[in-house]
Amino acid sequence: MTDPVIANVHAREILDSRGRPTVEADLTLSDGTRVSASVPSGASKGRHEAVELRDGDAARYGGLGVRRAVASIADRIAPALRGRPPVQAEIDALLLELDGTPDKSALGANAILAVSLATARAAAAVAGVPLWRHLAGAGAPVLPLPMVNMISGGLHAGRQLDFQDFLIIPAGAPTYGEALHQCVAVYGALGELLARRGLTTLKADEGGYGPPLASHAAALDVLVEAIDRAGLTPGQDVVLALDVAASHLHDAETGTYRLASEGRVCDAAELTGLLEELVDRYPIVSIEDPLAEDDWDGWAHLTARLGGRIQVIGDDLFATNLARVERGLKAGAANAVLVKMNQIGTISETLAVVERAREAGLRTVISARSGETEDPALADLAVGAAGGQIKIGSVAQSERLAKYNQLLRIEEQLGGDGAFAGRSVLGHDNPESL
Ligand code: 2PG
Ligand code: MG
Repeated sequence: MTDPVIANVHAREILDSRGRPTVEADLTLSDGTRVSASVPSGASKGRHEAVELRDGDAARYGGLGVRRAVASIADRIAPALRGRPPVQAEIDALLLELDGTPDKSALGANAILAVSLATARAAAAVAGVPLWRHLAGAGAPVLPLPMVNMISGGLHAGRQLDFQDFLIIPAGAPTYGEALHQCVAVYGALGELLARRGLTTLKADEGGYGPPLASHAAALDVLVEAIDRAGLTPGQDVVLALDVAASHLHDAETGTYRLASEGRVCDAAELTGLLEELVDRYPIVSIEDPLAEDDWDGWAHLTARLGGRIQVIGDDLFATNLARVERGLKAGAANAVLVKMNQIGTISETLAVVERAREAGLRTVISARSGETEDPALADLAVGAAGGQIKIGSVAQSERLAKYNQLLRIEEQLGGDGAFAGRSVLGHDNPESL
């Protein structure tokens, strides 16, 4: 029997978790196998991300329609892929060639990723294995330690607080299932605490709470209290993480950061000092985007100062772009990479970033976007690429739970708890050192 080839790719416009259009692609193979994939979309986007093609026609979805991206697939991609085997490296190379731009702005990274991810699913189906197993290749799959959003600020919650994400990491949990259980317990305790204080428990974009708290310290205080009320020990069972998303607080003209919740404007060194004070006071083990996306010197300085104590993650800084990761390695900026498939646009390039980070000793956090679909592929990617950590948002809303639940299924398929990353991915084997 000959190996199946791509018979057709069909795309459509669907809606993401914010009710904004995004792309879904159906890929059919010559043996009748049919798979689908859809792509997420961020709100706090970095300047160096691959380009999402949007229609710009204000009469439909305020200009956010993706009919042009759907047309890229129908008119350009589908004809070029027909008759080819679903081999990831070859299909991704062809997609890059068809697009021909450095930022994927011709066909749209949203169109390209939908097809690239559908290709991964098709290849897994041909091999008769789950997606995570296919993505693992010859490597060993690892269930990731989750980093879970509890309180949101920034662009995800009407800028109630300047920092975008206040997260917990269930670092002491022995299994993924128990880690998830602990996050749900803390999330519930936090909701009760906020309600008792008369604060809103309405949810932000990623399902975290978006209460009007007086300061960043107040958010960290209530989080520590919630961990305690859930019967867990802050700093031991559960530790804290921040995503400052500082590019969105940065004023390029003056080079300063505007912290409305702190009532101050500061430069990179002052913001670094402020973050260091928070690390001294709270069990924070990880900070993402502490500074703006092009402040390489500030990042190098901050990493030299805090990198021995905490994980310093580049999100907007790296934009899942290999060239930017290389630059970061030279500059000594960050010690971890946030990995978002749609920042770069193909599965091959995403896996290459994870591989390079691992080889260079940088940790990786496989991350969702604030606008997500029901597609659970992120969970498979995190396990298959052995990323070590995953960031999906809060333990609420089906677009997030689709991924958390997929990890439960994969945990079952893997059997036992041997493959769970646990606290060791944070560089802390000893609970006393957390
Ligand atoms: C981030 C993500 C997810 P967005 O900044 O890390 O929290 O947000 O998808 O809006 O870029
Ligand atoms: Mg971020």
